[in-house]
Amino acid sequence: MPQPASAQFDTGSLPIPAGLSVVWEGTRTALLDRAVGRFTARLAALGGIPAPAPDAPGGGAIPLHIRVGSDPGYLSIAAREQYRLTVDANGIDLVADGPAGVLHGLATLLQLVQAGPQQPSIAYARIDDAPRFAWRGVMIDVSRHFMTIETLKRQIDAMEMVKLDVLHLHLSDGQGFRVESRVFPRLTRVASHGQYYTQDQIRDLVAYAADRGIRIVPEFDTPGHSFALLLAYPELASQAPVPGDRHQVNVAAINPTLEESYRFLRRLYGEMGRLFPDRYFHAGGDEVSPTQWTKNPAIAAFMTQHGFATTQQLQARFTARIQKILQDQGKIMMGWDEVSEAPIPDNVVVEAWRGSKFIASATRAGHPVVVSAGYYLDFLLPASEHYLVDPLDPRASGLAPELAEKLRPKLGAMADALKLDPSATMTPVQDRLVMGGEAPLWTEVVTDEMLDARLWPRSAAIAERFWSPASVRDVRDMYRRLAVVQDELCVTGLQAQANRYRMAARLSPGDAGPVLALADATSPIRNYGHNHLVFHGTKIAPEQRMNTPSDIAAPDSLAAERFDDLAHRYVAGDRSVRPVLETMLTRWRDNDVAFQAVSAGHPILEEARPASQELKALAQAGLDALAGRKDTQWRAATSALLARQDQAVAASANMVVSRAAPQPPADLLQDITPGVRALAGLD
Ligand code: TNX
Repeated sequence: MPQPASAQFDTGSLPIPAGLSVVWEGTRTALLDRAVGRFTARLAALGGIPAPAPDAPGGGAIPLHIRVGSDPGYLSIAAREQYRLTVDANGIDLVADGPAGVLHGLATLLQLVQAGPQQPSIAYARIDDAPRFAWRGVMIDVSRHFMTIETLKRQIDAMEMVKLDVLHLHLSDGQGFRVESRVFPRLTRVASHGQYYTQDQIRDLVAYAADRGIRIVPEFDTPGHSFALLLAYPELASQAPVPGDRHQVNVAAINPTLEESYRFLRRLYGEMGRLFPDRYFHAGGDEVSPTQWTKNPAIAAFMTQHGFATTQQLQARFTARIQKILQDQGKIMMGWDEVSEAPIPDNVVVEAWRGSKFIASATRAGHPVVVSAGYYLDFLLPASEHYLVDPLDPRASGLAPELAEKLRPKLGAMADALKLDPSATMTPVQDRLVMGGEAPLWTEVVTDEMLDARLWPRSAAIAERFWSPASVRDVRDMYRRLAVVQDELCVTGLQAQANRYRMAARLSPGDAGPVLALADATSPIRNYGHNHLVFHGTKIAPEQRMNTPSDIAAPDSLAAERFDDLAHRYVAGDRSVRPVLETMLTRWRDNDVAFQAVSAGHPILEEARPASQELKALAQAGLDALAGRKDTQWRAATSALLARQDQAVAASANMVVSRAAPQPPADLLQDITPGVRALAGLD
């Protein structure tokens, strides 16, 4: 994962009792040597063999021939990423046109490693591979919750393993400005709570990513989402910022009519642009609240004077000036899709986020596009939902028109932005403007220790969407491979499982098992339902504790997914899976007794008691079904039990209901529901 463009797997595998030793042909570089060093360490971790000392002579090692050309486009969207990999009885051959191809080939090779009972081996294969899109990113918001450098590096390592190549860092927002500025030191002194990256740390991080073929695209959000910046430099604000104002945190905006704003941003973006060498620079542009501007008499007068009827027109003027500033600094400007609501220079890259219809509208206007609509990881949706969204489909994500209309009284003008456009179409010229996609993770309710498990494994499934042919769409097969990739990531350093254990152990020291077992079979409610304050005028919930079972539960229960797969096989006639099904169900059922015990006297866990009981009931229904129970009374009770779970899922099926509908206890959904329904014959 991601599945190669073309792969043939022959039977057999190549034993590698003493690891591999690289034989170079072509341009060997220090960067490639370091890549091989990482590869060797990961191979040792995955194969269960001791890592050889870096200068060991490699006796008995199997040769890995690497033939690589040099690529002036490395670390740009023009990078040569294709590679060819052959594993057979004679050894391993990797051929690539540039360093990116070598990194990708090594990542693929690691996924062919089989630990084996005696010695590790590598599956025979012939792979010819190249990505579908050049821009394959994830976005991490480090403003709402700060993420340490160490944590970011783990994500970069995981990105390398699944061939993602852009890390978009959302570095400033209402809650904090996160990079040391020497030109404007008040930014971190006043507006970071001491949580920011020094310039040295940024340079180190950029180099770390570059080694792994990953570009860091920085975002410094303006004119909206700039409360932190404006606390430090209030003279640039549209409305005087009041420290601690929970409404302003989200909506405060820079005054676009002041020349001083542009002088300030020229110097700030100049300094930041030198720190982040990538050509692309994200300047934000999302969610400008019109009243921030219209309620300022001087700004209102400016609009009248310039004949601007809408704040979108004023924003377009701002965008055009920022684009010019960035262009003078050698940068290509990116912005969220709001920037495209009035005409702006067509070389501004538009990130389509509110709905995929913006892919069509922005490319029609000639803009290159990066798609994030459909890939929002903070919606806490299962991987399958994102996996089936194609970046070239302008009708793939957004609100159904009927729903948007129904919600217009609540959503106001937002209804139009979110509404799907069923008539949106793309020409081949427009398709070619889509550079790829990004999976954003906004972190209002994601802490540093939660990051690994909120980003992964779902980002691996999305990486496949961005890399593999559009025809790769088998969800069951994706989940089968996703579970393996997740373990490979954790074996090689990701802390997703380790941190979930930590969180469970903190809640239940000495006996984390029952909490983890509950979390393993459940998932958090969706579409911002779990973000308790998101709809209350602020986008961070300082009072919300982020150490509850629903913060530990992952959006995908891979155990429930496996159960569902087995249940369907059972129903289709494969009786061999019955003992495994029984074991799984028995464990879930019996977990409740233990959970009731560990939760006693612990309010956070007590809240989850009904969820644990519901899991028990579902598991019992599954066991009953396996035992052949079919009587009317049982069927009625089981139907009601299943219907309750459907209702819980429906209560956070979209952003609007998740705000209004009563949610299930402890914000938990029961992921074994579909499998139980299949066993019960009620689907
Ligand atoms: C909108 S998505 C935002 C973010 C928030 C997110 C969730 C986007 C471009 N802007 O600032 O984190 O909603 O609350």
